[in-house]
Amino acid sequence: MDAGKLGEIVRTLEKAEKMRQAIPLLSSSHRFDMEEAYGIQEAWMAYKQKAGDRLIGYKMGLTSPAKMRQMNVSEPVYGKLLASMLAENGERLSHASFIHPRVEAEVAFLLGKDLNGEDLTEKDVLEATDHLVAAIEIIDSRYENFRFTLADVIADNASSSKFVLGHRLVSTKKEDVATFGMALRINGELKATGTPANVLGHPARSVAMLAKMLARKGERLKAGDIVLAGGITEAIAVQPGDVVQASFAHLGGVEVLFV
Ligand code: 0L1
Ligand code: MG
Repeated sequence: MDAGKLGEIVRTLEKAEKMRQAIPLLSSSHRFDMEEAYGIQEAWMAYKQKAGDRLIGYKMGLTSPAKMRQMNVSEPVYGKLLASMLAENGERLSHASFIHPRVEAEVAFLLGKDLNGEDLTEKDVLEATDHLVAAIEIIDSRYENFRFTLADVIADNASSSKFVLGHRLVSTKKEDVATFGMALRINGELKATGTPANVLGHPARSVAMLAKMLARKGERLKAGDIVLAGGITEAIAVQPGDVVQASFAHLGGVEVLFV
């Protein structure tokens, strides 16, 4: 893809986010494959970093079998996490600063060592992880009606918008994180339950898969990176006034408010 076209697409995505105005699919006016879609994502995130933001980790998306079947893909997608996306536990976020936000409960991995390779195991991932933390991801597709093709959503940084981490840092040594029960409540009402096993059987498998996808491009996860392993349940749309709480066995709670 030539630099002029890439620049035009980056400006389109940036404007959609800044103006909180959903756009038609990029693929309706540009032709690009999945590899080029990651090139668009990279260029958009590089633009933000040049403007002062900082890469602090990655997120995995489309990690549930149901979502993968729906999109007819055999592999999840990833996006990049920037410092500006991290909100405080309990923070009040303006609903009007999003287009059509949805929330997902996730487990975050805080890496203590680099992870590099195409054949990493869950054990390798857990050994490289300092702590596990409860997280809520707020996704906000820049596309109209939250609908997209796989290439479109990759270009859109996998719908990333904000994320929140809990305060409890849990060692990976004690229990199997895949079995930690999670309850997601909005305004005190139970909306979804599940375990991190919903993420590819084990969330550490998702992180290993991310390392593999990055390794194919000559990139690696680094010590200090935060990795959101993937939504444990379906993403749920939120409204102004909503209080969103995810409570995990062992990991504790994490909360965000929309005003
Ligand atoms: O974090 C996610 O699972 C979202 C990935 C992109 C697909 C979507 O926006 O639902
Ligand atoms: Mg997610």
